[in-house]
Amino acid sequence: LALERALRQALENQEFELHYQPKVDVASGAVVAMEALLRWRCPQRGMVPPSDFIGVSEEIGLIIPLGAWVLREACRQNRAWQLAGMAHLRMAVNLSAYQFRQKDLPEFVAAVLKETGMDASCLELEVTESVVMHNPAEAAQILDRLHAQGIHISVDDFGTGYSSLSYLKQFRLDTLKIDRSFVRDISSDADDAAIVRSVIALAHSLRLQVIAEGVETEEQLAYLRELGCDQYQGYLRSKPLPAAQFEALLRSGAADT
Ligand code: G
Ligand code: G
Ligand code: MN
Ligand code: NA
Repeated sequence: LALERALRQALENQEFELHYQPKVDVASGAVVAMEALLRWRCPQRGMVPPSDFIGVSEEIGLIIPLGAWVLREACRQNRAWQLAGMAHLRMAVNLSAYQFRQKDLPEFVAAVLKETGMDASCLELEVTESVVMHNPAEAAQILDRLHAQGIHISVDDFGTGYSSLSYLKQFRLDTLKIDRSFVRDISSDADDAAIVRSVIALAHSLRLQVIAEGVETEEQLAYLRELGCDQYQGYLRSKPLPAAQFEALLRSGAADT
């Protein structure tokens, strides 16, 4: 209960912030997008990771206003970077299942894009398999309406959820994000390598892009390059950074080496 009360206060007190992690093109090494990752800077608890408060926020309904804040802030920040003359990159935002079930989600997203002046083609929404599989017919409609605006859709943590491969065909998707549990031992575990190889082949045959999560070593990256993975994300390039540090990373040219 103390946590619930503190969380409700946190939004009012502006204790939330976004960190940003680059998404990198495997072939060129260029930063092509970034993912916004939520953090709670709690005066009592210190920096709290989302795993410790997203679930509770969903239970108490806070995820709707909190998710709205995340989307606005991510779009506002991305537009500010664009207006400051930085490269126009895509900003990825994670969506909770609860947000996805809001009937007016596509209209809400459209309103935020309009309000912040950000182009729909610069927004990416990340949803997990379970989010879309909860009610596939409804999900297909929502994804259609988001996609029709020009928004990029990614499936997060791909391979860990309840996978019915038929949904890959039904849903309007752009990118599969290979969960980092398959990437970790890719160079030593033949099964993991086979899974990653198969997911890449599947994605490409369905004209989807594929990004590997949790890339920490040059060896993992070399394997992914060999397997034809399009993009990667992970500590090898950068951990998620506060806005000022992320901007410095982009400006340093580390963006396109
Ligand atoms: O950033 P890591 O930084 O610890 O994120 C852990 C988990 O929290 C990830 O699965 C990520 O999808 C989720 N997460 C991070 N930011 C957000 C957010 O803004 N909204 C939702 N719903 N989940 C988030
Ligand atoms: O939304 P998603 O489930 O993809 O959240 C990404 C999570 O992965 C965040 O918690 C982020 O901090 C974490 N992460 C990003 N890069 C790496 C990495 O290279 N290694 C590990 N172990 N975690 C990572
Ligand atoms: Mn994500
Ligand atoms: Na993920």
